[in-house]
Amino acid sequence: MQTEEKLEGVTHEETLRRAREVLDRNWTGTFTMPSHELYPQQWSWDSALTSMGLIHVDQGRAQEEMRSLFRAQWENGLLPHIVFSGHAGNDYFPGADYWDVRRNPYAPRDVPCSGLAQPPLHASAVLHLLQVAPDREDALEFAKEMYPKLRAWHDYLYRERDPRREGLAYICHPWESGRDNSPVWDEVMARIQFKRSDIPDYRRNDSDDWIRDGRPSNKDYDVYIYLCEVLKRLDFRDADVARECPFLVQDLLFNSILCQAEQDMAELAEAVGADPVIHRRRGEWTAEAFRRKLWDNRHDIFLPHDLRLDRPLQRHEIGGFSPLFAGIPDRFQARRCHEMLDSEAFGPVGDKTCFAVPSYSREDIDYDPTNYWRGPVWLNIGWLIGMGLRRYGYSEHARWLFRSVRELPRRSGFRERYHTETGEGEGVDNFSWSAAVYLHCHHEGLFEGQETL
Ligand code: 9WN
Repeated sequence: MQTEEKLEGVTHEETLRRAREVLDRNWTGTFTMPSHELYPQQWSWDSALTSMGLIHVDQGRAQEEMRSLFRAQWENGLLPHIVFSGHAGNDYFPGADYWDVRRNPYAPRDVPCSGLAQPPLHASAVLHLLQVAPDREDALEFAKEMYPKLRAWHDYLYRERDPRREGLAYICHPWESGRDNSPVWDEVMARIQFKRSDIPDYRRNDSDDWIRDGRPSNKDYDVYIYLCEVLKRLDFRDADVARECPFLVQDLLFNSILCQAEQDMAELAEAVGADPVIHRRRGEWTAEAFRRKLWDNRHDIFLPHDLRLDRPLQRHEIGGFSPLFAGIPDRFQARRCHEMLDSEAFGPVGDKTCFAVPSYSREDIDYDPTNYWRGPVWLNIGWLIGMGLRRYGYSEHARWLFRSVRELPRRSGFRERYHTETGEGEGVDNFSWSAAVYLHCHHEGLFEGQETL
């Protein structure tokens, strides 16, 4: 499983120093942008990850990161995927004016934001802050402040995003998955028909060639914008979205993160003196729904469910392994997930170097190691699946994943993503969650035993 070549790159200590530098550089005073170049606003799941790294730099900043995000929480509990901030620049498209979320009565009047969600990692982040914060008393006060907001966020997902009451939240836009152009959405994207006149003239903000390279195609972008138009036409009313939106999917990563977040909410509830029972029940409900509905017996893998056509989406991508993170699979399912992760599709090939984990199966013809969520390695996913493997006792394999999380930034810096076979960095540089994941893994001892590599 291990590749034993001599790895090059800066030392671990130097990489840690650079990680802190990236977080300083991207800090705006109230939150951390994912990067100056392409993402000059606050993104929801980026901030959750970033706070888990920031806690090792500055407790106040880690907390402010979360507070700043939740300032944009809607009255119905929705936590928007982007919070716009003037002082961080205004050239992101689609920006606050385009979203025009105030057409929905629950949207905040004074905090510009989007009308979509992103994977709900926030409760897990807040629990982590509580567990490792240097100032425990202050951390407990912060957890008390955050608990009702997190509760409202999760209540929203179970109340509004699960119209069939199955214990699984839907997403209504690929952006909500955090894996925008994953091949897993291709089938649904191809089905969405519209006329050019149905979408406004717009200019992508990633128009420089070096940035667009390896980013979603213009065709994808048109569909993304069309879906935004649909949501705007429906004034982001959840019941109408559930009825009419052509993209309606029970995503694996989103729901796995939700399931783990409910388990973490139970711990948070206990810490702050609230009732943990509802969280345990919902977590188990979601896990059970995975095992019953989202497990595909033919391929022995978890598959997301397309609610529009009421059938699974048959693509093998990293979302398929995310249930490990939340302890969802039974022993048999976990073993099959592990076998797939260890196969030529997702694991090391022969004696070739391969970094973990490719975001999409290398055995599929449209696998592309340089295109965004269609092949490259992302450090947050490496950490998440590594944690899942550890949970099920696949420690050696987990070490291989954490080794990638450790080696890629040492070789190529804190890039947005990395080429699976060469380890070269791709996308923007000084990317916050890559730096935060590195710091987090270091402080959690997940790199232990790798000093000699
Ligand atoms: C759209 C910020 C975000 C991440 C997502 C990633 C990408 C945005 C984009 O960047 O999405 O939300 O412009 O492509 O796919 O996971 O949160 O880093």
